Amino acid sequence: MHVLLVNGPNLNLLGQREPGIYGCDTLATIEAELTVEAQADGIKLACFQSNFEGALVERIHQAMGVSQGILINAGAYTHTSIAIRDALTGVAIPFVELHLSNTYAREPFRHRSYLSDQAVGIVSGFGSKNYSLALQGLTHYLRRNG
Ligand code: CA2
Repeated sequence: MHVLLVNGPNLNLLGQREPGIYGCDTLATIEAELTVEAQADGIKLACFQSNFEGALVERIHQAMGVSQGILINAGAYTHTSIAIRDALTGVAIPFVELHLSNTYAREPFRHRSYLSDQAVGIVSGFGSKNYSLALQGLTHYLRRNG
């Protein structure tokens, strides 16, 4: 089974700024630990981060015919990007939306997501642990429905 992890804008700064909101783990650490966890479960994980909306759209397109599932923290694009929504629905690959923070406990503009109604599940509010929880949820879904 092949899974793609997509991280959106500013998540490359994880562990370097705002630890009170986003925690102390760097994105490199999160990706490395999730890769090990995935491998132990027989899953090949590909990781991608970009600060550019079009690059995220293109990476999602490249997953067609390769990845059976997608984990995505689209960052602020969650709340603005119809293009990323359309890419995810266009490739028709089941995806889990994840966030480090509980977006519903934050500013009102973070309460709207263009992705949630298309996701097979959402994980929000448990910091970097959410990457592992999202992978578990996605693989559980794919093994039952894939
Ligand atoms: O909670 C999340 O995971 C978010 O997707 C993070 C986004 C935010 O716009 C969403 O509303 C919720 C922001 C990512 C910014 O990441 C930083 C990490 C360290 C320092 C500064 C920004």
